[in-house]
Amino acid sequence: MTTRTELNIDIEYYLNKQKNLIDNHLRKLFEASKNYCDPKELWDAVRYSVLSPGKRIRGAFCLATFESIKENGTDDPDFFEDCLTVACSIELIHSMSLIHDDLPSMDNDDLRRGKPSCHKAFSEATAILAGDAMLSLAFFLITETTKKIPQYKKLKIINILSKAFSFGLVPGQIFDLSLSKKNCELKEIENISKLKTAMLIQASVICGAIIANLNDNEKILERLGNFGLKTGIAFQIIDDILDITGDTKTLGKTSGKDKEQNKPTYPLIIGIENSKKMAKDLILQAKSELNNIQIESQLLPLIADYIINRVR
Ligand code: GRG
Repeated sequence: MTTRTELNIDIEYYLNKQKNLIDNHLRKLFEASKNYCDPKELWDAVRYSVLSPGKRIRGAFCLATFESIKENGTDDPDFFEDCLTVACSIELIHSMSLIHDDLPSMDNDDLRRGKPSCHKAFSEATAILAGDAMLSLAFFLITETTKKIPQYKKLKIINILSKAFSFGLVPGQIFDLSLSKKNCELKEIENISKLKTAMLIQASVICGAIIANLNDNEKILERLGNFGLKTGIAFQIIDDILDITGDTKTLGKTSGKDKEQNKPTYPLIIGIENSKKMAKDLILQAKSELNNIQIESQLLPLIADYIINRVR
């Protein structure tokens, strides 16, 4: 049985624990859906991609927000389990975006999470279709396997996630692919980071809050949304820095890719130190959004701080 995670713990320990919960729950969800999972090649590609060792930071944001807000009626462990299912759906959406991002027509990368990218391990057609299956599986799981979330909240969650995907990730990717170093301004990079990265992190935080019964409190949802958006932009800035300072083995993806592709990023435009400062400032602003909210733990600010210090 899954229970609420203890609070006031070391954040790396907490994140590792949430990662294991998400990984195990994904396996359980696949086991429960195995009668639908045909043909084998397609679902092997789906499992290969989503069960590869990602950090699960978006799922953790959803769970941490839920755990930070104990509103009436959500103490039942079934709510935590439902939140875990939504966290898995978010990780499916994120993982499918990585499959498509690695395709030859996009970023063309052979390595992901320390393993051959999906189109290298399988075929390009299977990778495209695995991504398509994962995107719709995410929404299927929310409607089919959650037990306690009322229907209207499921609709709200699906609305938020599909909005982040259609109006965030996909346009962000289009803008990203069309960037050229010559005529790029910082505000374009900021917009792309917001769309392709921050909107899904923002959606993860808001989904956790909705499951925790905060759906009617627009003011708090807005503050949590701002927290997620600012933290998400900082996450992308650190990602850009790690592309320069990190090594392929630690990152699990090819380092130096942005330079190789002549892609403008925060550190390429304003330098590494200014980029670090910008990320730190964003995290401070993000944490200040939480100041007037009754939350029961330091989980969200601690995850935000972890993002600044991450090495992968
Ligand atoms: C439907 C065509 C289509 C796809 C979606 C490809 C795409 C559109 C969007 C790409 C969005 C993208 C790759 C954003 C980058 C975000 C980012 C920083 C990814 C790395 O996230 P981590 O570090 O990765 O959390 P892990 O592996 O730990 O999960």
